[in-house]
Amino acid sequence: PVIIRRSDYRAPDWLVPEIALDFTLDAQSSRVRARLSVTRNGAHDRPLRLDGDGLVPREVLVDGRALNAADYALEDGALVVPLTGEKHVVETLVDISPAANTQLMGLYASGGLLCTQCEAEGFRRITFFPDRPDVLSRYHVRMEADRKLYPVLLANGDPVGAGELEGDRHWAEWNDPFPKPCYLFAMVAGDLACNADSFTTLSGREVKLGIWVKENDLPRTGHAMTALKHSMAWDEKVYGREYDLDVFNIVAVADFNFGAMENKGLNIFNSRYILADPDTATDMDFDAVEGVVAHEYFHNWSGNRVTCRDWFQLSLKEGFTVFRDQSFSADMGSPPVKRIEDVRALRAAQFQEDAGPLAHPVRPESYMEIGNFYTATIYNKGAELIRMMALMLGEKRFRQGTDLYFDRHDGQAATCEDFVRAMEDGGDIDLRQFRLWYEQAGTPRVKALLAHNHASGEARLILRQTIPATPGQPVKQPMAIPIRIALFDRASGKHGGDTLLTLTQAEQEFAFTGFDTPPILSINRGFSAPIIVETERSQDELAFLSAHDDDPFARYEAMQQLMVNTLVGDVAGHPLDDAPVIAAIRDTANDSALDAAFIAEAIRLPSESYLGDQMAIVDPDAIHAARDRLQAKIGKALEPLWRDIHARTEANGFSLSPQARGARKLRNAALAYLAGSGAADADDLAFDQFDRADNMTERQAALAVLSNSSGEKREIALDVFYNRYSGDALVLDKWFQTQALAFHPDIVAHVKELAQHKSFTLTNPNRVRSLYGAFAANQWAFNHKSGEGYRMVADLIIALDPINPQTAARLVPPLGRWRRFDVERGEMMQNALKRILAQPGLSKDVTEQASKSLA
Ligand code: B3K
Ligand code: ZN
Repeated sequence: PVIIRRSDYRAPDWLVPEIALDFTLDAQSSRVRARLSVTRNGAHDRPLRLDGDGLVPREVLVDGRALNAADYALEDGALVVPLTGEKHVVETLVDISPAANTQLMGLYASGGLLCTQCEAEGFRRITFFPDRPDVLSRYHVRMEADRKLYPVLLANGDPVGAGELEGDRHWAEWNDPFPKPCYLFAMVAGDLACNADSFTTLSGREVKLGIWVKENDLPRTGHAMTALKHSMAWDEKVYGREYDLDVFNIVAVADFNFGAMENKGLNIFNSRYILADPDTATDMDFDAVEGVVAHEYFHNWSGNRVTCRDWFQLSLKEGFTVFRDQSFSADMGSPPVKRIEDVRALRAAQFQEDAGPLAHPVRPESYMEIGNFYTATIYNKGAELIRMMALMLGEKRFRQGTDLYFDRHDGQAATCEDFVRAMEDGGDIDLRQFRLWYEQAGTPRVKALLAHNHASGEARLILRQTIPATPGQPVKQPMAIPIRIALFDRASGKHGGDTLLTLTQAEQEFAFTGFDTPPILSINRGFSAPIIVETERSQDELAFLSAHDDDPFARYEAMQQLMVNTLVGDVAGHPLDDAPVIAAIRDTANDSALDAAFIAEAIRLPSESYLGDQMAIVDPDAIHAARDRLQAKIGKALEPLWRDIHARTEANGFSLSPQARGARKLRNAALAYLAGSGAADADDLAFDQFDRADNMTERQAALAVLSNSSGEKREIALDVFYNRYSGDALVLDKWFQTQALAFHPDIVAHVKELAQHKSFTLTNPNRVRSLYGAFAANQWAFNHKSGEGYRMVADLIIALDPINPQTAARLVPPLGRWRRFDVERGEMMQNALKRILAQPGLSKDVTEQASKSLA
């Protein structure tokens, strides 16, 4: 496959200020007529090149005159038309089949609907067009379809006309006044019901809001609508950004490769990020709906009004928009808990990516398939970069920077460099060295040493940074790293203030005075930089911070580190005393000044994969055993506490209040510790919770506990759950996922059986991810020493690739972690990758991921 390089960027040869699209819709065969006004961009004599993927031109007209096949060429699917003048009107006609589109890119059918997904390069599967984000056009769209099958016809922008036609057909026209790149084009036709509402913007514009779903799903759209209105108000207040069209529509579809899509005025969502009610969605699902609705809405400014010049700039819109949705969710709920969750996600996905063969900078230098670059690095590390700039600038100057950015680049296709420059100019800061964060891949490691001089009362903090080599980047330069610290006095349990240090050199020393006794270091507070910090803090010091640190993230982190040390010590055969861990958990759980949601986070054991990340070579079985042992000890040692928490957090009626949600989270944590303790009645308690719960948060958590069990209640609960929800795809996903994440001795056999289950299908990405995505994230199960896990995932990738290459490619990275495991496992993983690569006709998507993973 061809490698696309950032350094090869060249402005488009031809611009397309206007496009008129005319669709005659039908699931089997839809007709697409496109009329493009094109203008030559600069002085050159190159022909017009319109990208196409699988399209056959039935007609090509230039300025109204039909061309013969000899007058144009097809090159790699693209239509090449020689043009003589400066401006022309080029018209094409193609037929496409939505029903045959299993890739879910372009125009496809999903559960009786017709819908589109164009980002990144799906528009070329609909019509011939310069499919690149720096070609911005005004769109006029006409849709015609059967009135019974497709009573609702939606597209971007504002509706400008509709009418009936003979033969039970009808039409609608939409006009989008804002020039946009074709990846933001969208269209939906189907039998949809609408949750209609409205929002009045800051300047008094009335916006009609619509969330369109299948009739049955209408009662589950309330939370998404509330989230949308909160997002609109928040963006006005925090960023001064107002909505700009008269309508804003959201459509939920069941088959979707990604989470959602920010098409101008017509967001299209994976239904899992729209539909929520207490019986079918967990508290986490409610949060995910709120976060994704906000994310897509915020793209209207960070993505649509200001878009990306080329796909190497993807983090310009994604990193910034993730930062915006994270800040929004923090404001809607608990900022500390949100930060903890976000950091956990960053470490689980991005740190692993950054440490492996697929590591790439936030602004990559090259790719084969852009679909593979919607990564945790672009999204989550990208968001951390914006967060660091916001921290260094402070609230007011950061806002000056974003105001300048939006003002300068409104209506343009911009670059990451443009964003950084707007921060510099608007916020008055020098970010020369900071730019390395966009260029250098790999997670920086910062070693912190604290020395104390009794005589002078001086504490000296020595910080050393190293950035590991990553593919194509053997040598790194020191970066500018903002690190928040505080130094605690042991006697008073207090510190003299939070300090923001900026580490700019490979090694740097910072001096602090006024300490009679050696202070205790609280570092990277709030997770101010996306780095790995190594300290030499003792278990006692960590226990101190886990009780006294007033930065909630640092307090959580101290607790986690305490547990990590204990667990890694056990795995390595140097067991530490568990007493400090047990005491810290007890004290935290009993601390009445803390809210329940925070307690639940703080007392939670680190995941097996996070423990693996702390080791030179991951030993999945030893990690699993050590974590099990510690969980059992904590469970037993504090059994009365867990029983008490579990009993007293039982709610009397459902509520979504922060208190009620916190109580559920803590209750589930208590149940897990009770189950871990091996208490004789643990399965009964879990089954009782499962049976009586009036909400999915408690029901699924209880099911998860039972899924780990070898007792008879396991199968009963799984059957009850399946039968109760067999008509609900999103809940069935949970049934698959819970079993794939379980710690059951027969897990591998269970997953194999589930893959043959009548409700399993390769054509729905949510279902594939719920089984195989979850299984591959279950470190202990996936890395079973038989190699069965690797074989199963490789088989799946091979079977899925011809159907949906994008989703298949997303399952490759777990196999690429072979350097992190012992030789035997490593060889089996490499063999799985080689077997995938040997498949004839393998997609570009999987080829890129598998070949890079082997290198
Ligand atoms: N911008 C979309 C990305 C979908 C592209 C998938 N290849 C989702 C989002 O980040 O909002
Ligand atoms: Zn996004």
